[in-house]
Amino acid sequence: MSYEEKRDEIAEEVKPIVAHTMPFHKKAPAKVVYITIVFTIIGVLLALFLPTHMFPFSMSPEMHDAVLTFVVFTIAAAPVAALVYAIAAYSLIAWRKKGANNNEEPPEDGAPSHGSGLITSLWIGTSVVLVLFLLVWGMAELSAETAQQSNAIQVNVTGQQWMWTFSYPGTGVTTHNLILPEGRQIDFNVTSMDVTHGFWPVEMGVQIDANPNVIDHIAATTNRLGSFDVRCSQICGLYHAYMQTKGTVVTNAQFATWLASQGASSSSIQSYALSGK
Ligand SMILES: [Cu+2]
Repeated sequence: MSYEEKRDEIAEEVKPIVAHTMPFHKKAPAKVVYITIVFTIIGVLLALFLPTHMFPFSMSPEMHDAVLTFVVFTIAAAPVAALVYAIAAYSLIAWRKKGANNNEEPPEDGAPSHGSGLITSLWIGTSVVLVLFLLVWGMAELSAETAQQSNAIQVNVTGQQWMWTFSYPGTGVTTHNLILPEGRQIDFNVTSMDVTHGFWPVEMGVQIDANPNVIDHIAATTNRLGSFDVRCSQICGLYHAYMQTKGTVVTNAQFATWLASQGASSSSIQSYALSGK
């Protein structure tokens, strides 16, 4: 028997089965497209308006970029999520068990659909474009964040169970409340005295692990006066939840005055404030 004959024979066999399976809704693809469009619009609106209420306010360009990345990635994901939800919503509503025939057996599954070259190409093409976009965006953001600026100052950060200690190299000043000058790139040199902690100055929009015996670097630029939260982002023992403190961004003059009040000599303040300039 030739391949064609065999194929026709099987087609004849499955005909009565297919006739009694789930009805194919001719309007289904169009309806799914409409629902997808509505869900996409909802997703984009949520992406545009929710972050303003969800995120802490921004005190650095890094935080601004983090929020922007969240918004852009959510918008890019919205049509994909919307399509999945639209197919699910349509199937749940259109093929639900209806009416009084509750004792009836549910309908058989529909005939399996075979691969469509167009859908497969569209699916792979869209995935590739999306993934490449996320990759390029991520690399660009990362290189912008790690770029050394000419006015950077160093701050050493040490985590321990369960507090943060900050020191300003060359000045002899050590504190548990992070004080930073405005308009400077701060190079945080982060380590730990015991277990792994996570240094997270929340409104600065950066975060890095604090590992014992290693110094890790993360930088953020202060662009707004005010206070922000400093938390530990790695669960590090019994009082992890209490391993938090406040940071404050002050003017350069206030910063120098504060260093002096902590016992730093005026020459050390001078050279520290001028470091990197
Ligand atoms: Cu910790």
